[in-house]
Amino acid sequence: MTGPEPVTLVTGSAGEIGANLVRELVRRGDRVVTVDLRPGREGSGALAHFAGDITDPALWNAFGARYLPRTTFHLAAVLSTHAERSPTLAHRVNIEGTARLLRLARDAGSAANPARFLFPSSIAVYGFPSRSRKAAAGNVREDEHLDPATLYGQQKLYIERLGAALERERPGLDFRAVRFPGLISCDTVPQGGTSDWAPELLHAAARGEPCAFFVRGDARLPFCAMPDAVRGLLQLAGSDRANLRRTAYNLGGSSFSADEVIARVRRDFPDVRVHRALDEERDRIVASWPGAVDDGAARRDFGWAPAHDRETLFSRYLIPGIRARYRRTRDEPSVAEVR
Ligand code: AKB
Repeated sequence: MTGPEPVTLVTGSAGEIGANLVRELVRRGDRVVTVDLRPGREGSGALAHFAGDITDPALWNAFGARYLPRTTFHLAAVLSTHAERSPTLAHRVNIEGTARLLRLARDAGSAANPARFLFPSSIAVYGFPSRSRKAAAGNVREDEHLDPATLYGQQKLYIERLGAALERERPGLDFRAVRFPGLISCDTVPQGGTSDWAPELLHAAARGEPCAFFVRGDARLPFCAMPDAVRGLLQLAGSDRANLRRTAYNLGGSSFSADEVIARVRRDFPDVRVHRALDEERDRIVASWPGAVDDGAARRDFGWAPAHDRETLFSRYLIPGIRARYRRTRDEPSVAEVR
């Protein structure tokens, strides 16, 4: 073959969404190249893995010498709690790193055949000044309450707008974003997020460990099962551009308060030990995010339909999956650790 090989690029491939997404892309027959700070996983099916920092130009020079990112899933990010605590790092990764990848993708595309760029945005783009305003808002639509309280939410919103602007400026880029709710997986625990309280509790319960619970009992967020989230991202990636009426789409989830999650986890793990360890900063972040979102646009435009509702999320996915997962292995790091 002459010139760089067209591939599907996945950054943050070793993270929560990445590991699931790569498996699915490989299963579909995509030629996948992965990038992550961590080493590649044996048997992942990826053509190649680049271990390193997405802000390192040398990494992209080495990548560009061999590959052309025809589709990019840019999952590498500094999540919300981590971003608030390390703003310089968050700017470097979430803004500078992403802007570089957007340009790389645009250069890989053409007017006739634009390169697709899938960006995982977040409910963090929304912002409520008070718990009462949040409670009154109901299911939030894409164009409402776009006043993010966190640096992370501001960065997500800025990249949504930058992607759309770069696409308008010069042909070559086809930019699409989903705004994920809190994600919950039976296999992995996220790191550095603020919606982590639910997955941390569930995994601690399954491991028989105590959980330091950092939000108030009435803290409410929407949560989506990881397989549904990956399916939604792939549906958006695969849809015909003519059907897409927005740049960024809400993906919905089942809305749970913290106390409701504790009660639901207790049904299957009655011995779960929850230590209330309120973290005011993280609780305030949750209070600024919507308790529920309206995902009607995603349902209409690209057929988004999560397989799980609030009961089957636990009974068919999380509980059986997590029991199997901890039967298989007991050597993961402590999930009760607050990062
Ligand atoms: C986080 O908590 O930072 C993420 C998110 C909601 O974007 N899970």
